Amino acid sequence: KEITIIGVPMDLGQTRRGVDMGPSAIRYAGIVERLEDIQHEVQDFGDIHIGRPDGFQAQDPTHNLKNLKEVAEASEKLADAVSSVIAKERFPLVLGGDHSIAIGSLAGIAKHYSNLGVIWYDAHGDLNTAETSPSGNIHGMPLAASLGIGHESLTSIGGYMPKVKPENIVIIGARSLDEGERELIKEKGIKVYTMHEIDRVGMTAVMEETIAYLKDKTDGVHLSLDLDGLDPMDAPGVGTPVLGGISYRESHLAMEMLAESQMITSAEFVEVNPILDERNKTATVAVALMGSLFGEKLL
Ligand code: DIR
Ligand code: MN
Ligand code: MN
Ligand code: MN
Repeated sequence: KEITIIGVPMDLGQTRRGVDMGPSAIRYAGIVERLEDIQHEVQDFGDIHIGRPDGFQAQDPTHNLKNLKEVAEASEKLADAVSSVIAKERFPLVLGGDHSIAIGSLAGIAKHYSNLGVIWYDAHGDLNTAETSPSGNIHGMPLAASLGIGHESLTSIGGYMPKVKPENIVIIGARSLDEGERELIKEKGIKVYTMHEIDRVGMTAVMEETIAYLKDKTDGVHLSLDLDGLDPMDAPGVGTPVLGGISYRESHLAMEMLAESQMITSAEFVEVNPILDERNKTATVAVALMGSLFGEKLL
């Protein structure tokens, strides 16, 4: 593949500083070499510029959307960058940064597809709006925004909405959902594999079903992988760890099955926070998973 890496040093979608260093940590863990070693042609676009909040509206408690202006501006820039990569028929690989960046990624990607599928690998649903969010953190809202639900500054990125249809989404690894997110999942009929289903039927069946569910009805599939989908033992460097997550091995299996399916047309790996990490373990895990996603095999 011809892959373009885009770094997004965004930490304004949540309140733990340090996730802005995620793209550097993933580069230091060797992502470019890893992909080149399996015969991909890799170009590094560099990082999207992230504005700094003025310190006033960041504190503004009235709209329950922290750093809305900066997040929206960065999303527009990222959408343009991602779209230009796809226009060159290259594969966009986006490195976060907190998960609010998915708003921009999807805005740039979805305009190139009429039925984009999305695999949301995450402990959380990221289906909140200002009205339902317990935190006001935009990293808990990107999937809702991409469905066209939420504040107009977030839903209208790229000048169109929605980016994705509810029936083209699969959430994998959920184990922490807020009340409003549960309601939205039921209302829209979104396919969710919680940890219960992963434990019960195993990752093989979950991925077989996911691939079958998306295969015929989509013309491209974006993988949005939040490292907190993994268990904190395997991925400790994340801002909102939740016990009882997907293992490193199960995640490799999932990535290998996606590689075999040849359905993934764009991807992002988010929420790597080196300040909270142990010797860059989480970035190293992210790079290993990207290796599998792009076809790495032992034999
Ligand atoms: C929580 C946490 N549901 C929120 N969300 C996270 O703030 O909306 N998403 N951490 O990845
Ligand atoms: Mn090499
Ligand atoms: Mn997330
Ligand atoms: Mn999460």
